[in-house]
Amino acid sequence: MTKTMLRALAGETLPTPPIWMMRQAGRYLPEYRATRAKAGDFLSLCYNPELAAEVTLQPIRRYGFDAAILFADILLLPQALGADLWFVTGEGPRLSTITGPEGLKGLKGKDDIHEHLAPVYETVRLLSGALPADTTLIGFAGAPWTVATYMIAGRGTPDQGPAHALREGDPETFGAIIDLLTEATIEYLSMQVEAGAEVVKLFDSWAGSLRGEAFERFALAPAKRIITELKARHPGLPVIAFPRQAGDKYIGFARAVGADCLAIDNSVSAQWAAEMLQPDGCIQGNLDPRHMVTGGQALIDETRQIVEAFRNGPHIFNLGHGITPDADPENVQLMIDAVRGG
Ligand code: 1CP
Repeated sequence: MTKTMLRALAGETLPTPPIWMMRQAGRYLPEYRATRAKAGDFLSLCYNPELAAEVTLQPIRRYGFDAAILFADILLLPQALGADLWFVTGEGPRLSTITGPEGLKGLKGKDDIHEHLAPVYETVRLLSGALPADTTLIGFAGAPWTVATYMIAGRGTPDQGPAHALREGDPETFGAIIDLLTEATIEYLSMQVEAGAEVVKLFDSWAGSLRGEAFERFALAPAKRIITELKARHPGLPVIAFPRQAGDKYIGFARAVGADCLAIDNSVSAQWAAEMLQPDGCIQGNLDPRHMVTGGQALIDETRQIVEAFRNGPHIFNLGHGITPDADPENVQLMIDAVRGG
C-alpha cells in the first residue's frame, strides 16, 4: 500500500502526515468560482459529474493534496428522499421543513434514492479514473443528526433549536427521521464505495449540541450502525468519523463506533487529543481555519505544533472545520510547506 492517506488510516505512524482540507474545493479558489459560474449555481454543479469532478481535481492540481473529497453536499440525500432543497446566494441552504408526522409521509424509502443520486455516483467513477496514483478518494455523507437538523428547521440554525424541540416534543417522528436517514446513508455510502470511493467520512457537524444520553442515541448509535453495516458489506473499508465539537465525548468515540480515524475540530488542543484520543487510532485535524485568512508566522507555528503533537501516532493533517471563502489561497501553500517541510 503506497497511498499515505490509506497507510495513516491503517494505523501507521508516518514521518510526514498526509494532508487534505475540508472544503478544499470551494469559494476561496478563483478556479472554483469560475466553474460554478459555468454550471449556473451550486446545486447544478453538484449534479454535473464532469464539472463536479473538475472542481474536486482543482485543489489536487494546485496543491498536490494527498486526498480528494468528492464534490457534493450533505443535503443531496434529503433531496433524494423527497425534501425540497434550494440555495439562497449569500445565505445558504433552504429546505422544506418537518414539524410532525405528516412531514414524514411525503418522504421516500431508503432504497428509492439512487436514481436521484446517480450523478454523484458518476462523479465518483470519473474521479477514480482521473486522480493521480498517490491520491486517495474520499466519499462522504452527513450523519443522521446533522442532516435531520436541516430537514426539520429547513435551514442552518445556530443552536439546532427546531430539531431539539421535535426530539423532545415528538420523539416518535424524530426517531423515524433518524432511522430513515441512518438506513438511507448506508445505501448512499455503499454506492459511493462501489463507484470507487476508497474511504468514507461521516460529517456530524452539529454533534456538539447533543448532550448526555441524547449524544449516545443520536450521534453515537447511528454512526455505529452505519459503520458496522458498511464494513460488513465492504470489508476493510476505512471510515473517518467527525462528531464535531464533541469535547470530552471525543474520548472513546472512534472505538465505540468502529471508525478507523477520528476527525477533531480546533476547540480541543492537539496536545490533549494526542494524549487522550490518539492511543485509540488515527486522528485527523485540527488547525483553526481562521489561519487560512490571517496567515503569517502564527499559521506556520501553529501548523508545526500540531504536527509535533501528533508525531508519535497515526495522523492526517487537516483543518478543524472547512476553509472559509475569505481565505487566501497562498496561506494554504504556506500550511502545506510547514507540514511537509518541517
Ligand atoms: O456557494 C457555494 O459554492 C456553496 C458553498 C458550499 C460548498 C463548496 C456548500 C453549501 N457545500 C459545499 C461543498 C461541500 N459541503 C463539500 C464538498 C467537499 C469539500 O471540498 O469538502 C462537503 C464535504 C460539504 C459538507 C457539508 N455541507 C456539511 C458538513 C461539513 C461542515 O462544513 O460542517 C454541511 C453542514 C453542509 C451544509 C452546507 N452546504 C453549504 C453550506 C453553506 C452549508 C452550511 C449551511 C449552514 O449550516 O448554514
